[in-house]
Amino acid sequence: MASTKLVKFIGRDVLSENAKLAERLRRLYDEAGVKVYEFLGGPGSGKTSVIERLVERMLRDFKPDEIAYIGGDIATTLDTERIAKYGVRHVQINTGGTCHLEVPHVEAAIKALGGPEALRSLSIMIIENVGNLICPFNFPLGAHLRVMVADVTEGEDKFIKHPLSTRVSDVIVINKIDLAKYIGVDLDKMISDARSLNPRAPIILVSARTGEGIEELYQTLLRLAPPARR
Ligand SMILES: Nc1nc2c(ncn2[C@@H]2O[C@H](COP(=O)(O)OP(=O)(O)O)[C@@H](O)[C@H]2O)c(=O)[nH]1
Ligand SMILES: [Mg+2]
Repeated sequence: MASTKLVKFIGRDVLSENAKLAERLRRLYDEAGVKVYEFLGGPGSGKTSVIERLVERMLRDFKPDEIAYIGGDIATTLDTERIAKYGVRHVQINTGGTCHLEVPHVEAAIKALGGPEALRSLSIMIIENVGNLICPFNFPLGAHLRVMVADVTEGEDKFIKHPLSTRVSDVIVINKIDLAKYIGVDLDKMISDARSLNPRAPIILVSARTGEGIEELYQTLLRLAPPARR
């Protein structure tokens, strides 16, 4: 009994401690004048693919060294290698098994990018969290926008099965809409579930494969959290 209570207490403490640290990170971003977009979602939902298309689009408006990418993963540098080819600043964080990023991971990544001073030359910093539809949503990283990426192959009940994750997101992306017709998913149901759980977040249908919806997503990010142009 006692140990069960103790575990619960530690869990709450870690969360509130992280939330406080996240506020500090937000102040750091704001002092540096960089806007931070965090992408969260299950493994394989297309986070990296959506970010690739977005970075391509951002490079029409921003210089490569005004954009940074932090890739969070349990192992490998594969995602960061995909983003690195666009010439933007990048760093991979391997958590070594933890299913989400925490503030110290991001602080270490910022250090690797050149420290808080280096943030001042950035307009946009993108964080890709570890592929997981639960834990990362409980650990804010101070981002201006938290973008949830779900995809049509995950099952049309994805949002109602993950109500907390859906509620805390600022933008909801439904990716892989090019596949919707093959698997017969009820897109209207996905949209209305997401809408009823989170009436404030824009819901954007996207295909990272065809590029559909990427412009709308990009304009939504710019509208909700406009980056300074250097
Ligand atoms: N058909 C299709 N495949 C996609 C789309 N987006 C991503 N994928 C594929 O889904 C797989 C996982 O994508 P990835 O971006 O690595 O997902 P992540 O784990 O969320 O970062 C890869 O094989 C991608 O090519 C899409 O819009 N349509
Ligand atoms: Mg990825």
